[in-house]
Amino acid sequence: MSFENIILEVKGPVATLLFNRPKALNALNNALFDELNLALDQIRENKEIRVLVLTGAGDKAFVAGADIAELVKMNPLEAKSFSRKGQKVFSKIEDLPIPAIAAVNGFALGGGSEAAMACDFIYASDKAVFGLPEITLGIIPGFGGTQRLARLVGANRARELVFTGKTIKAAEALAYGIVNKVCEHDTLMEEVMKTAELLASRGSVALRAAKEVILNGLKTDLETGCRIENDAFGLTMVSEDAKEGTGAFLEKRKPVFKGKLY
Ligand code: CO8
Repeated sequence: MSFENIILEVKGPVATLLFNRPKALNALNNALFDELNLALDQIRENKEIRVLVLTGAGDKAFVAGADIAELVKMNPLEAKSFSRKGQKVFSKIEDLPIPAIAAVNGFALGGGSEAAMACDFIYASDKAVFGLPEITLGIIPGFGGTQRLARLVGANRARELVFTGKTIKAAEALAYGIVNKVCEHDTLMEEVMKTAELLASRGSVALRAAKEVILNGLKTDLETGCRIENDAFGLTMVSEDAKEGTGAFLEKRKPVFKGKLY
């Protein structure tokens, strides 16, 4: 299926999803969320896809936030339901069984930072700008940003960014721990693809378990998290991927993972 507001490209094991409204700096509207929702279902169902990369079309923006022109036309109930829709779609990214990398190629403001933070980690161009400027519009982040940012950088830094609405450049986002790596603008996608290919070469049973364990562990206390890890460890240990990985080590060869549990 082809989309209008996003582009989904699948090359081998890596799917790339582009936010595609460059004239509006890829701002998020209702139609875009509906398409993103469908695309995420397709990605989840396609067992050949092992890594997802999210980026923005054009040279200027990842996503400059929710579409303000659409937002102003909503009544409070419609706006609340739009916020919930965005939260659910971003949670769908977070809950994918495969890793998602945000390749932030420019402005990632409001809903843009919120989309990036729903990914497993973020690589950013040295031209990227992050921030939750909603307060400057008289509103607050509504696509999970208050929650994800506080979990990512701690409550005090999140409070400062959300209360002031100030934007930060890639280097500061790196220092905050929002971004994993800052790349030269022109090499961003190359760097992201290198990491995506590396992840795709790992055993997908273990990768999936690792993602789930970290995500679910963060929702609970340490002891419960360790038990979640323990159960998943037992499961990965019986997998065919584990036999291949450990066997290959002992035979001094490179493992060839098939992503098989049994
Ligand atoms: N929504 C709609 N259109 C936008 C948006 C946006 N968020 N951002 C940029 N555009 C449009 C501009 O209107 C402009 O359109 P046109 O050419 O037709 O005038 C075009 O994109 C290019 O933008 P600029 O001319 O402004 O480009 P600049 O390089 O001068 O500035 C900025 C770039 C700094 C990124 C600037 O565009 C900007 O400040 N954008 C808005 C950033 C922002 O405030 N984002 C937060 C939005 S609110 C949000 O995300 C809330 C999420 C939770 C909602 C919950 C639902 C209820």
